[in-house]
Amino acid sequence: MTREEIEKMLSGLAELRCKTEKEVEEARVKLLGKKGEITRMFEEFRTVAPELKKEFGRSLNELKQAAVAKIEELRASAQGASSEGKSKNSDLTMPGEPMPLGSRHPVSIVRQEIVDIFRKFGYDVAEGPEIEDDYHVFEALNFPANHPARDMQDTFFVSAGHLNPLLLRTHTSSIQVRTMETQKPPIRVICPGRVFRNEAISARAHCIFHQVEGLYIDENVTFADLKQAILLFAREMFGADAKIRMRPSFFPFTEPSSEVDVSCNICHGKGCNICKGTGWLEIMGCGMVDPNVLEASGIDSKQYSGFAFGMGVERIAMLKWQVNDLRHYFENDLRFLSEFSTATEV
Ligand code: 2U9
Repeated sequence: MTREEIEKMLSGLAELRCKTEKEVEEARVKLLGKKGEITRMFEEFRTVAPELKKEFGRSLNELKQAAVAKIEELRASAQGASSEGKSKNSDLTMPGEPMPLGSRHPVSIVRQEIVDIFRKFGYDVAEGPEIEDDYHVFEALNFPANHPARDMQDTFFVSAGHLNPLLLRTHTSSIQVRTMETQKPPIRVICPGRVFRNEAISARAHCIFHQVEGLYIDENVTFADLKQAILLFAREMFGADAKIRMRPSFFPFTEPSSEVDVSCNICHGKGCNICKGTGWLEIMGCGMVDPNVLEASGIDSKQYSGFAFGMGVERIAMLKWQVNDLRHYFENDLRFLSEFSTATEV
């Protein structure tokens, strides 16, 4: 064994090429196998003169390490080439792997349905911040100073003890207030959004839910216009034969105010356990915008009048699909969520 022989082997390694795993294995045996060239050189090491042993020992070890690394590198690239070859040969006419489609959340489906109905009637969509101030949620909406909704028991405050504290909006009416501040009548706006109330969670209540509210302001808007808008909405949402009835109510921001019921779409007015035998289901509240509310946002209540309404999206979804526990909408159980067939729309 000579120095030249070791160097020749090293440069030979750099030139070594293999196409297949079989060729790599043959190269490994030729170099490192029992009768391989490098193995033979290690055997010859015994005959090297003692003064040269150190130098030859280091060179031989470097040669062996370089050969092992080269074989590994060749094996990896031969394996990659063979799997590429397989995919090149695969049948491109085979049908693709099925990919399960997700589904829209039922609350999102219903919110969109409500918004689309009012957009068809000519309403614009407006949104606003979830963290609001006392002025836009209560003050501008004619809530008296001692109203219970302004209490810590009913509202989540972000910063209390302030003149105009920050809080999580308890209704989306603050969006309409902001719209009135920046737009002149005629105003036709529909406001979907998430609201927050400090309530114990039960089958009928949750501390987070979704509302859609609407506002219509122009000259000569009357209660008859309100009634017609809601009747047309009910027919679109619950079917062409839907009827509505109105019961007097009270809200600080509307006068007169009313609760709205729709004829039960399960028993068609005969009485069932969904409508508790009454033939009617409560769907929303509404009323004529209180003149104080118009004036607070700079709209002349002598020239303009308007109506407003508000509904809980989860409540409408419960009625539409006869879900008797609101909590299902918040638990994200896929067995529940995948029940909603309109869900394949993207
Ligand atoms: C402005 C003026 C008036 C919005 C209205 C209701 C009646 C109502 C409830 C339904 C169920 C809330 O989700 S719920 O708990 N809403 O009954 N909301 S009138 O009135 C407005 C809003 C904004 C400037």
